[in-house]
Amino acid sequence: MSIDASTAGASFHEMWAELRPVGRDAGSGGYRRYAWTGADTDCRAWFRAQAEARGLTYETDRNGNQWAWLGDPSAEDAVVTGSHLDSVPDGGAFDGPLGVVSSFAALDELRRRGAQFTKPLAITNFGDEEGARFGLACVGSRLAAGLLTKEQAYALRDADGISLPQAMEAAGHDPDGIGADPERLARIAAFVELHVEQGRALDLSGDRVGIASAIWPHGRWRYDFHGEANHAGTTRLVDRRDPMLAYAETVLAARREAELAGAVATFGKISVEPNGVNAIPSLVRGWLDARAADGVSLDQVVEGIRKAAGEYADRHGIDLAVTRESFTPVVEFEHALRDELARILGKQTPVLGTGAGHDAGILAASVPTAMLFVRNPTGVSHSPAESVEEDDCVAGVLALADVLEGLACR
Ligand code: HGY
Ligand code: MN
Ligand code: MN
Repeated sequence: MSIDASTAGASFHEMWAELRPVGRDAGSGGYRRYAWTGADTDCRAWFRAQAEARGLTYETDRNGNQWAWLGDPSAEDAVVTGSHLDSVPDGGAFDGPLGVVSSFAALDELRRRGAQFTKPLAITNFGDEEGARFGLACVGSRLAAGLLTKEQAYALRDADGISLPQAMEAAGHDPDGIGADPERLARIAAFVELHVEQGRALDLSGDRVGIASAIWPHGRWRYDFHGEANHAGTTRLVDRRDPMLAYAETVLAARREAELAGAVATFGKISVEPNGVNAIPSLVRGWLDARAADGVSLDQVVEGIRKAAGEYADRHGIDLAVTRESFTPVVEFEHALRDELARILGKQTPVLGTGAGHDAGILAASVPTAMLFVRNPTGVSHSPAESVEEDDCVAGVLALADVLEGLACR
């Protein structure tokens, strides 16, 4: 790093302070920035204001992703950086926003250096990365990459029954044009996403910044356990068809199968009908998130859980339906671009894999893509407790500036 860190830090911290209160719940201290809600609209307004304050050409693409261009948006060979601004329920401040804020701060830094751009540069905010509202992660990038069709997107609904197109329309985005955007993606020479690390590899190795190698294959499955509603006080245990029992045993099976396969499996969301303290449920719906280092292990864990759930359901007289809601195969980031990042940042920069999904993983199918991770001292993420040291934020900005200079200024 050849530059004055305090300048990059000032630019970063000014933006960070402005964005920090947006969508933050006073009670939990976590973020509730769900796609196409008021908090999301406020984040989008912030992004647009940052673009315009820097004289960048602002646009929203057909899928609602935001772009801020330095140079001609229609030219070939663009270098693109960015991440997302939405959050999981009560998410941390850094997952997503660190990448977007660092992108603007890196551009400020490059301008300060007097960098001469030979390629167009764009900063992006991809819409609905977390899938907290409509259940499917990376909707903006999936649509652009043609991995989610307009018909499939139109079928997505939130917990209140509001469809994705209705939500888009209510937030002022015309949903009619959503769908694959191959011309836009074809103009991208490289996409680099900076992200908070969601683990402790960098903390353990003592490095501030790392380069991504791969993203584990992962997916989401909905388990519907249908039983029979009845009175909690008067129904004999032997007469019950209680779906909660089959669900509870399935949660334990998920843990067991994940341990056997060296994978991870989580039931983190549940809905119960009728959801009464004194009623045996008629339906327990649980969502399984499962991830593994390779496809074979993931198949093993997912099949193991499904088989166990079927046995428990039979035992308790429950009808079980399992629906795969999303799946992302293993992503190996492009080796040539990864090597280029290592050349720019130094061969000693650690290279690490992750079990977390990212827009970069979705775009990797169509665009040369790479990621930078910034140290997370506790490894905690998807929680208000997520944190990054201030010096590490600045180190991330400087690393990203070096990478963008290497890719877009030669
Ligand atoms: O769930 C994920 O892996 C990501 O943070 N969207
Ligand atoms: Mn996340
Ligand atoms: Mn993220």
